[in-house]
Amino acid sequence: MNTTAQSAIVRRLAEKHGFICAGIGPARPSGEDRRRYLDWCEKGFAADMGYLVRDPSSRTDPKMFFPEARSVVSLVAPYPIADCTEEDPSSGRVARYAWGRDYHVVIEDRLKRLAGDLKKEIFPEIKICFAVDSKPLLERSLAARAGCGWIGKNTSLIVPRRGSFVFLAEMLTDLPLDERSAASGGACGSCRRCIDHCPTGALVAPYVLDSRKCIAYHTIENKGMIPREIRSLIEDRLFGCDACQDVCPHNRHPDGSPWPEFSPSSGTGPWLDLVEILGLRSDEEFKTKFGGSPLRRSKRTGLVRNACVVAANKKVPRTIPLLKECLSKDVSPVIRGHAAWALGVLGEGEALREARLTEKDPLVLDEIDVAVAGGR
Ligand code: B12
Ligand code: SF4
Ligand code: SF4
Repeated sequence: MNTTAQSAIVRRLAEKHGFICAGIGPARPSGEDRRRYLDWCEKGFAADMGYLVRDPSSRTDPKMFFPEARSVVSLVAPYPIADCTEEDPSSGRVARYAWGRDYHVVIEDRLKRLAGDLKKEIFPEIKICFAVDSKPLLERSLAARAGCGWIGKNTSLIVPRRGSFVFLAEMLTDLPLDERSAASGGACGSCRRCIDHCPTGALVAPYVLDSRKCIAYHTIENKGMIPREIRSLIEDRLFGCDACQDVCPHNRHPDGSPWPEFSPSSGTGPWLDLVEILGLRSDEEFKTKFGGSPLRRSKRTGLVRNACVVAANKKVPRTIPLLKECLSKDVSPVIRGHAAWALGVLGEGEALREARLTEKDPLVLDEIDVAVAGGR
């Protein structure tokens, strides 16, 4: 069978398994991507995501972790575009990508079925390796090079006629396939809505995101304290941030058919009750509730910390007793510190002064002192 026939089978099977695009790109490093990526790392834009800066060579060369690779098939899985249901005043907002089930698991399941079919139809001995977010690959660059779309100034991969609310995945294989040499057309032109609407100025230049300022980074990946100057800018965002995609004109398409596994009814949905989150005192409780959701990434400490910030930003009186409990009882200094900040914003000086008498952790003591002094 020739490479054109094999490529057609790959595309047909990808469509059968629900992927809205299957682009085929080279399993070779791109000098331009490497240059951009190294520059990004050198400037400190990866913040504390040590795994991103550890081994730049393997991230820019798919053959480093799968030496047999001859082709990279980039696959696109759609999640909901439609707006969130009506806001509940005492809830925190969840970014769209996390409304449903954990995409790593969902996409990998479908990739396994796709690979099974491919082996049946082409050759049972072909070697295949999957990646969904978890492998050292520059997924957006690979998808753009494979012709799935183009990179917007908000740094997201934009798929023509669908937009950027999509997940990316890859299938690396030793099967020779026909490559798409150029990325599909499309560009931002003079638009800069994402840059102008980013609440924190994290898009420091077109196509460049500084994670140290990004709300998605702080609410998902940051395991420690959120810088004070970022906290109020988080507004109601409990987990992730969609601001730079919500304003993008390329995201105004009808919803299409997002995968049912990513629909709000399959997971936590767009809003989470802050009282419920602030009441999560054990990792077991957290795992039971969020084990199958992308929210597990932040762990209990990260999510309760975020809930403290949102409770203060939205000024929800119902959360005050829980914030006091977080400050006086939680085992995590990160949670106690953010609870202190939140109680300061909500004018609960008495609770802060009381906690000052027993608190030992220097980080929390500092938060209490700043909060008592009225600082933010
Ligand atoms: C680390 C990471 C983050 C970090 C850093 C994000 C960033 N922009 O770098 C944080 C935590 C902030 C983050 C946030 C989000 N993430 Co994230 N993240 C990743 C991860 C694991 C690595 C990204 C990376 O290597 N960054 C380093 C920079 C330098 O690389 P890059 O952004 O890919 O940029 C390359 C290309 O864009 C290209 N390029 C850059 N500029 C230009 C300019 C031109 C003109 C051209 C042609 C090319 C080009 O060169 C760069 C270097 O090679 C990827 C998965 C993966 N392995 O790729 C998911 C991934 C990028 N994230 C994803 C998602 C869904 C999100 C969020 C939407 C989640 C949310 N709602 O909160 C936000 C979006 C924020 C944003 N505007 O980027 C999806 C993006 C899908 C898409 N449509 O693009 C990915 C691909 C995961 C997946 N498998 O689906 N993420
Ligand atoms: S995800 Fe939010 S904070 Fe990060 S760049 Fe986009 S708009 Fe800015
Ligand atoms: S908002 Fe405008 S500048 Fe930003 S990615 Fe979309 S089209 Fe490009």
